[in-house]
Amino acid sequence: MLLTLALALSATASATPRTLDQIKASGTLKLGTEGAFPPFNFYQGKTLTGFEVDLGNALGKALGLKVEWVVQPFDGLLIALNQGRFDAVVASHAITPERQKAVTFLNPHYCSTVNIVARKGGPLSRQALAGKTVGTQIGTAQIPILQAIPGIKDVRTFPNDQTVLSALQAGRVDAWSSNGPVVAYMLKQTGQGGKILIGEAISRERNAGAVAKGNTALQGALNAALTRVQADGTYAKLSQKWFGQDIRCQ
Ligand code: LYS
Repeated sequence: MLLTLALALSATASATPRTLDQIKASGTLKLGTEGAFPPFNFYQGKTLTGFEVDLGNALGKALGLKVEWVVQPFDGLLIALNQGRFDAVVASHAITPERQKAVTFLNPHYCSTVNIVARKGGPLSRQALAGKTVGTQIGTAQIPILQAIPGIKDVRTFPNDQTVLSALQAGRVDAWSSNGPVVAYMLKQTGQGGKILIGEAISRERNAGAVAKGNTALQGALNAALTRVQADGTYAKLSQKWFGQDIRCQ
């Protein structure tokens, strides 16, 4: 009976997003991410790293907080955020009207395109996708955009971009769609540049972190921290380190 009560209480506690005051009192900011989206958030060996990991750590530092990362698959991140598993998510979410109904977005921390990618000779434009199969990650903003392409044969979803790239290499899909900087990084890492090409952009995204729906005090603090690191040169340094250019939204 007591055990049941304790379990119920801990379930309730973990189901409530923390307020800014609670986070400050604890001294630790919990950030959620995917850990499979290089070079934004990924593992190098056992170490979680990437532009968004560096940036998240810088935001914590600007607020005088330690940062603890919670890593889980992309498609469950926004639900986990609203359940209070972590205080904010930093995982390359495009700001979309649908997601805005579910969570409270921060100001965007970068802008990027989503592109069509194919093996040399394969479909590299919207038009060329007629009758073709495209693979993309489950839970992403590009799925409805791909589905709306006239004549497209099939939009297949995969757990992450690594599995889509493998499917493309093996010819199980004709094309792949993901954020341009991610594709560029992965092709370079796997030595596929030249064999696999980056084609047309099908969307332009404003990518942002988010807090649980309505957690506006935390949103304000994180936005202020982002403005600060973008003004003091921290952001520019990190962007140069990972991309060789400044990827902030203009
Ligand atoms: N930026 C896209 C989106 O918001 C893709 C993110 C994928 C992260 N692994 O859906």
